Amino acid sequence: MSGHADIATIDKINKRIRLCDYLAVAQLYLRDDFLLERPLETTDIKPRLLGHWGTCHGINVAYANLKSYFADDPNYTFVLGPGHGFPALQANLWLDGELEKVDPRATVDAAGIEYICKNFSWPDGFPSHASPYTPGIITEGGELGYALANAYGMALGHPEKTIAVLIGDGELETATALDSLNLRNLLAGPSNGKILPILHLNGYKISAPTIYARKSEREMNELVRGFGFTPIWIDSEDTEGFQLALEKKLEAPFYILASEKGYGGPNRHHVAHQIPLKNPATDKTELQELEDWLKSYHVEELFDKEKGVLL
Ligand SMILES: Cc1ncc(C[n+]2csc(CCOP(=O)(O)OP(=O)(O)O)c2C)c(N)n1
Repeated sequence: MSGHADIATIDKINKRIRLCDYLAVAQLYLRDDFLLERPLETTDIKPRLLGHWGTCHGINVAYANLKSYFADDPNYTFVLGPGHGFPALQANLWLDGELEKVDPRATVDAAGIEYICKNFSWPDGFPSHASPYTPGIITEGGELGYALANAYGMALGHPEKTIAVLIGDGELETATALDSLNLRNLLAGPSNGKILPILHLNGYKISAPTIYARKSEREMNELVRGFGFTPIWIDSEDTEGFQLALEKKLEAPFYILASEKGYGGPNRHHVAHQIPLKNPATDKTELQELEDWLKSYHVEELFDKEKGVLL
């Protein structure tokens, strides 16, 4: 078995995904009881819920798998298209200590978890989208479509670089993103870095299916091949498959990461885009659903108040 896909590595990747999923939900909802040390109360919930859940799990899957695979490559970079999935991005930046480098309050311990959760989408805190404050940001979140073009720009004149870029399937409906696929013809070659596009095919935009979700697998493969890439399908819940797909080392790969929008949450698909449970601060049934959702990640196996991160 490949070193990238041995049981211990896969277990570590899966735990990282679980911790970042937990932290994404906690950032969206909680103003207290961040590690579920007691039953949730209505006063633990932020009064104004603002952010995006639906895309977060897929971002965490891509981030964790790529981070593990390219752990020893200092020239690896990750570009994220759907910047509205900021709770996921921020969870990863916090976990890697990147956030602490620009904000000393974001320590990789229980105080740091409290800090990022309390201040996510909060007055004078972190915005709900990736912003100029986010470490490594290129374009401020808000307008979809530029991720692939940015990645090709970063690779220009840097053959040593490998740049993975996660593109939303809604994002790929923009003229900018779709036409950026043509950049392969101009910029693939020995004098520029390697681009690994990953289409996050979670099937939905805000509340409607994406065009790409309406295409058959064959149509998708033909589309991708038409732009000169080789399609490689990955199931978001198959970590071993993700690692093996990265190992194929094709000349012009185009990964299609098939996931369920909102996976792991109380509802999925179109209703999962932003805040799946709207009123847990006032509705006791929703509060219980939120607690069950948070508990499903078993954060106690992933983080300890004294020992810190347990990955
Ligand atoms: C150019 C542009 N058009 C519309 C929007 C509004 N918008 C925000 S998120 C979103 C859905 C994005 O879908 P997708 O790229 O598939 O991301 P995901 O489903 O993973 O959240 C849209 C249309 C935007 N941010 N930018």
